[in-house]
Amino acid sequence: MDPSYTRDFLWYKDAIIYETHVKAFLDTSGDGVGDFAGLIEKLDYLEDLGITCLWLLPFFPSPLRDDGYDVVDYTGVHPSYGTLKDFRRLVDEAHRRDIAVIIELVVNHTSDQHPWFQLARSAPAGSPERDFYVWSDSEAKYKGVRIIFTDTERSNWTWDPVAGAYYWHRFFSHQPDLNFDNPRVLDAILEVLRYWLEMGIDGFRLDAIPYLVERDGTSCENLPETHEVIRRIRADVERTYPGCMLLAEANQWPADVRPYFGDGDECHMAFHFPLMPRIFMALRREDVEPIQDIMQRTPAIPESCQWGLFLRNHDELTLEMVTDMERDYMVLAYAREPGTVLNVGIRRRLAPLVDNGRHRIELLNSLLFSFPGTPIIYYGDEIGMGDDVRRPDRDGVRTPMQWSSGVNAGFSRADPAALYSRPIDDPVYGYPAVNVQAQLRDPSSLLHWMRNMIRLRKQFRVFGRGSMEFLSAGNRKVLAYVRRWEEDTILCVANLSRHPQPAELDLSEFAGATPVEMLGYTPFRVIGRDPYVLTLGGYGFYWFELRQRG
Ligand code: TEU
Repeated sequence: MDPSYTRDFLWYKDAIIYETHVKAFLDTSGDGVGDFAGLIEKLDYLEDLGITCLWLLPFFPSPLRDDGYDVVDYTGVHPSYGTLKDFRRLVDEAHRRDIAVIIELVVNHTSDQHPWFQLARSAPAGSPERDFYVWSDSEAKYKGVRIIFTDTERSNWTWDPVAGAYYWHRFFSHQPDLNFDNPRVLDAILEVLRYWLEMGIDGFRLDAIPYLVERDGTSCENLPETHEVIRRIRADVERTYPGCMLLAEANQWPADVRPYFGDGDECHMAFHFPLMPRIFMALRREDVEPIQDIMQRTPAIPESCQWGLFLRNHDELTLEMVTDMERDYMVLAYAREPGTVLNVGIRRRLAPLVDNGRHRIELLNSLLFSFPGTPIIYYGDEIGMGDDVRRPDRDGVRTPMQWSSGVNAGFSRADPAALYSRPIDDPVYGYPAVNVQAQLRDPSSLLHWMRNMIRLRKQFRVFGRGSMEFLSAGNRKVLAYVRRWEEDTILCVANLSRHPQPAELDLSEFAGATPVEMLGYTPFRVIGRDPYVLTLGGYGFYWFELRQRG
């Protein structure tokens, strides 16, 4: 770990996070699978994009039946990606570029191939080894708990012939849930945390933490005992690594996500799962209501905490936390093509979700970069990569990064048949048309636009730290909101409609100030007491810095 590398403890509030899987980024060994050396080679690309934090999806030894979320060794690295030495070099090279590194803590479950499970299933019933997992003699326990992977699982229990008992799993049946009622489990997990923190990493995404503890007669989600486990983890980390950031993956309703921040003594960050689908809903309905409603239902969070904002990620666009009617609407609006729905979600990347509409992609990213929280970019979305819904599970949104129009999209020199996944090669999103090399050369490319927006965002800490208040635009199709922090006041206006729209804003509170449009630094008319009238093009947006005279 590079001792000269330091961060202020609230670094994650000003971060721009980039999510990728090692396997998908760049293959330097020629085996068809991305590796740590490839990531190191592309750190300059990420630094130039303006990324300040790299979130690595699971890279631990695994049978890869859930893309690495089925862990068999929490303190190793899958040999396909390189060695622990390579990982350390990646962390040091990232830190040299002032890029933090956060990794996964798949804390809810292991692979059924993990030595802990192999020991548990043959250990005597009731022994501490057996009780590393959750067992029952029947499937009657925890009746009625919802199944998450509805496409593949019919029960949260699976019979194990070796143990002669059922084991509990909230995800795939090959992912037995750990038993956090057994104190040895948390002790083992804390060892894992310390191991990686010693390696110099800057934080963890705590995978699937609403499901840690089970109690009869409950939903087995968000239980008080689960929050006690998280407080223990935070306290342990805080003692020795105070700069470490914990990011909660709690795919829950706002009121149920809020407790994962605790009183500033649980997680530092949490994904804003409820907001994400409502952004897409508002766009299709051309109505601000879904966004304003969920934001008004979003409780305040402790000063030291932060929302993680995202448009898409490595999973399906989850519709678990929307109403049945909202879900039906989203499927109708965004998942017409057969094979697009997976479990309770939509397995599409960002660009295909909005028919590759450049204005819509920019509009959605303008919200991602200006809403209260830290933006998280899914790899490839910065160049408008596509997907392939015909592939199994979520593989269609996890294809190789498209670096060039060359062989294997410049991702690997391996035989194309050896690649972990075939690059997208359709006429619209295929790597001959959509790739980093071409977009770096094209000043009008999405990549350059993303890079410029990230730079602009990073100049104003108000975006990551400021307050948020909505204004009425006198038009349901136009979203208007003000961000304030210290001496900065930013007015954002976004047209959710495909057609030009007028907006009339009551800005009398800012009378005398000059709105300066932030992309072109163009001063607009000075604000008076009268309604401030604006016209926005289809899917157009403005960010204004409100500058007082003097
Ligand atoms: O997903 C856990 C989770 O909470 C799911 O409900 C997830 O939100 C849903 O599938 C749609 O996003 C995590 C990982 O993100 C996922 O890739 C893993 O398959 C899962 O855990 C099991 O490890």
